[in-house]
Amino acid sequence: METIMTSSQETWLWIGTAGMALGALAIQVVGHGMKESHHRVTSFFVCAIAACLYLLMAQGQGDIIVSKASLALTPLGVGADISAKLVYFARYIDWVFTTPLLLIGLVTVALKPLTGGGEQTRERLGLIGGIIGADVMMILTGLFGALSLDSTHKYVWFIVSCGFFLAVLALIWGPVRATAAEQGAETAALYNKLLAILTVLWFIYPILWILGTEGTGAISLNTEVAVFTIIDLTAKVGFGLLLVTGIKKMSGSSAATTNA
Ligand code: RET
Repeated sequence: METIMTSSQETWLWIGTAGMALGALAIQVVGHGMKESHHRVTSFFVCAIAACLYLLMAQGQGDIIVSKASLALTPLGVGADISAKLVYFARYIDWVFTTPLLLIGLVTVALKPLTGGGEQTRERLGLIGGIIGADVMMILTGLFGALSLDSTHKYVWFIVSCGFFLAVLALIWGPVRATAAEQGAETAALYNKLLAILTVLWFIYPILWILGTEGTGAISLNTEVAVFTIIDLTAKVGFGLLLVTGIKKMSGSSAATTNA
């Protein structure tokens, strides 16, 4: 059992901190003066939040040791059983804020600008609320799984979390994608590209979780921390830059751009 942060983990966590901070800066620079600046704002905060949570982990403040001791009284005496594991809880604080922001970034590519009317607004809030609600539940139940010491409890939470993940995917591949298709070829192409990239990257998270120390422990915590850093940088900085440049290019090429 690994209970202290190794130097390999520490190095990767500092790489994550620096990478996210530079990413936040790059998004501000690349998105400077763009229309639909909300895309720059959400992408910036995704990286800024992650930079802070990586800093927390790099400084050794983002993990806890979960332990449980049970005592059993038997005719032969007292038996003690102690189980414990290290959990990087900071990841879940990061994800619970950044994944909704990433989804808002994706979904607002597809939604057409509001032309007024309360009904339209309510309908849109229903869709966005459903996506964010399922996403937050996915992260929260994933945290419950990570904190579980009992493996049955852990797998129950994993399955529940995967259920919410599938709900998010169903919404962004179903109704939101259909809306994007109605907005013209250019919008649909950008949405479909971002959707495909997001889906592939997001699938890596549950796979890594189940292979890593939260799940089966097939890969070491050192490997897990390294791979999570690389995927996190791609899913936040890489995705944010693609979104901001894609929107910038699109609004530059169309004469009649309205603000969403
Ligand atoms: C967990 C727990 C196990 C089941 C599932 C999970 C999904 C996590 C996802 C995380 C995405 C994070 C991103 C972060 C920022 O870039 C919580 C690992 C389904 C999809 C994109």
